Amino acid sequence: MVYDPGTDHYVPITWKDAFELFGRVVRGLDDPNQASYYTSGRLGNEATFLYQLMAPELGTNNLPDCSNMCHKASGRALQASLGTGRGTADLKDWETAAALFIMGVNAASNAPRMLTALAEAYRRGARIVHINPLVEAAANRTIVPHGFLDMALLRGMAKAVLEQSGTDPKALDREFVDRHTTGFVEYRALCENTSWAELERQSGLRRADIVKAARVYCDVDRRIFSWCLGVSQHEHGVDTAREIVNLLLRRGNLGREGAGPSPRTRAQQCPGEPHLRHRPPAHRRVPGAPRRRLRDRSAAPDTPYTYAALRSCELTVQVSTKLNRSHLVHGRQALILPCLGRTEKDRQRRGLQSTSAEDSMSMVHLSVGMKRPASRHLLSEPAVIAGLARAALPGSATPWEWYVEDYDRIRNTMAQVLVSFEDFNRRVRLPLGLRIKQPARELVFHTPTGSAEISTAPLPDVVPAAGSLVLGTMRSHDQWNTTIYSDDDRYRGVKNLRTLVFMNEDDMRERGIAEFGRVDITATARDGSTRSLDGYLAIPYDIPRGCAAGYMPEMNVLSAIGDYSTQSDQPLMKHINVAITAA
Ligand SMILES: Nc1nc2c(c(=O)[nH]1)N[C@H]1C(S)=C(S)[C@@H](COP(=O)(O)OP(=O)(O)OC[C@H]3O[C@@H](n4cnc5c(=O)[nH]c(N)nc54)[C@H](O)[C@@H]3O)O[C@H]1N2
Ligand SMILES: Nc1nc2c(c(=O)[nH]1)N[C@H]1C(S)=C(S)[C@@H](COP(=O)(O)OP(=O)(O)OC[C@H]3O[C@@H](n4cnc5c(=O)[nH]c(N)nc54)[C@H](O)[C@@H]3O)O[C@H]1N2
Ligand SMILES: [Mo]
Repeated sequence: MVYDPGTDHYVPITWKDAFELFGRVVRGLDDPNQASYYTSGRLGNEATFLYQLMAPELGTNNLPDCSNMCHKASGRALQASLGTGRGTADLKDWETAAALFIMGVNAASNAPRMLTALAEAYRRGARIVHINPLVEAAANRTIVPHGFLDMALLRGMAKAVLEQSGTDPKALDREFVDRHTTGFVEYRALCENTSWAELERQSGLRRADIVKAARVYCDVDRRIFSWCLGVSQHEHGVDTAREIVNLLLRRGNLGREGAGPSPRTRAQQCPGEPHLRHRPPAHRRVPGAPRRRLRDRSAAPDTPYTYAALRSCELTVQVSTKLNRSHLVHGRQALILPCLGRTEKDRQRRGLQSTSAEDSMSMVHLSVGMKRPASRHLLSEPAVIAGLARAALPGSATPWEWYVEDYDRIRNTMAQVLVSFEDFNRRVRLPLGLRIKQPARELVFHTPTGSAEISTAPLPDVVPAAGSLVLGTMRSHDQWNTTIYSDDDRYRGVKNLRTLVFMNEDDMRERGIAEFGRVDITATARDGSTRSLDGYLAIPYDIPRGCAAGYMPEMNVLSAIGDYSTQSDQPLMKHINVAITAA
């Protein structure tokens, strides 16, 4: 479909004309960096790889992936600490861990597979500790810090474990620490020098509770820490994830079964930069340059800013499996290019095609769509990309059309250039799939020192000013990111309502807000600018004082474009400073 400014409607267009429109605009750019290609973790590896071929060939490295809003902090932390971009624990480890620490994940709604593993762990007697400001369904025993600084809790646990190591030899694996890590002595001094009073203030927990968590850690010998957005979408997300690794390292929870860091990812399907053997062009971005988008942007922060930026584009192109609201927010020219979904049959010249995807345990699997395509006009995503690429690069030496005939050919090229994808076509067809290499698991650390590096970040002061609340934005049960299936949030007991804010009852009383009363929410950004949402309903909830929570993507209007973590570049979606008043 192409946007028709005359009628303000989308109207049909042939694939040929659509590709030509894209090619014409891209070839006419003053600078290839005026275009940006934004992809999703929902794409198959093959399509993702073709984008990775196309964008650099067009002369730009503006190829972000949506996982930059989930786990950039975790990736950077693990890279700095362990020399790897991903977690080390796999499914087998989850099956044998004796203690599982789950931080900042709504497992019941967002991680069904993790939930199954937790239920199974619970049955075999493993200890499970949830660390979350909201008490949710998956958590029957939750440690409830306020959502300001989990790092303080982790450091408190490290301090308690240290204090215990005087009497309990199990609290520290000195041999592992000496052989495989650097920075332990400095870190120990840092823990000793941080007072319990400060740790309690920053974490919102009492010392006794922190010690209790530390005892669970000490009591068993195989520990996994898993975390998600409650840790990563904060200013200090990198430091916090590194603090998790610090805690794991002191007892050698690495390179052995049943232990290790395990960030919960959105079934990460993109092989990602760290694996690339060839070098894409150096990253440059032209300030204020128009961007071309390839997918939904209502998940991006600062909705009005993002929309204005999109509307200023000369062309927006969205490759989509279904319609979504952001198709209505587009450039002066706009295309919606519908592609086959993963469950649909993808028949190409050399037969039925399969695509591969990575699960959250670093295993890559192949799948074949079995459903009849929704329309005979649909192209597969690789075919769409090939069409776009050919139109923009008529003389390209890349055999775009040849790749589309048989995706094994794409995988053969991936095998040549992606680390750990050697012999991809054969290995991906093994019963368990292809395992992505994880050197840190073998205690090989690609860090500057060659050891696992224990971090020594200062503990920042993040307690909000009096009267101010910290708002975290999150998903409801019946939603997949920007797709809302219903307005219910089953495990938080909400029916038919999304324009709400969860608050502590005392915070509500102090502000004269009635139960289910209407409120106005005003966020203040770092630059002092304000953004607001009016007429939301206040819901009393089991959440610490000073904290509030509500749903994305609606609340993205409160999130200022400039408020991102300097450590991870992630928007601060779990830490928006707000004032909430009765409407
Ligand atoms: N059904 C469903 N599944 C999904 C998704 C979906 O939209 N729907 N999205 C997928 C994607 S892309 C991702 S990235 C993941 C996201 O999975 P989650 O990380 O579970 O996503 P959120 O809904 O943002 O929930 C954040 C959780 O962190 C907690 N939290 C908030 N602030 C803090 C804090 O400061 N400290 C701690 N310890 N906890 C905090 C919240 O209470 C909540 O439990 O889920 C994936 N799975
Ligand atoms: N305030 C706030 N904002 C957030 C977050 C938060 O916690 N709070 N979380 C952030 C996070 S972690 C994430 S991951 C983002 C998610 O933000 P997005 O990734 O933008 O959201 P999705 O709804 O997952 O978008 C997926 C889109 O891809 C389409 N699609 C599905 N399969 C395919 C395919 O095979 N090919 C193509 N081309 N399209 C396909 C779907 O129809 C849908 O429109 O949101 C971020 N935004
Ligand atoms: Mo995500």
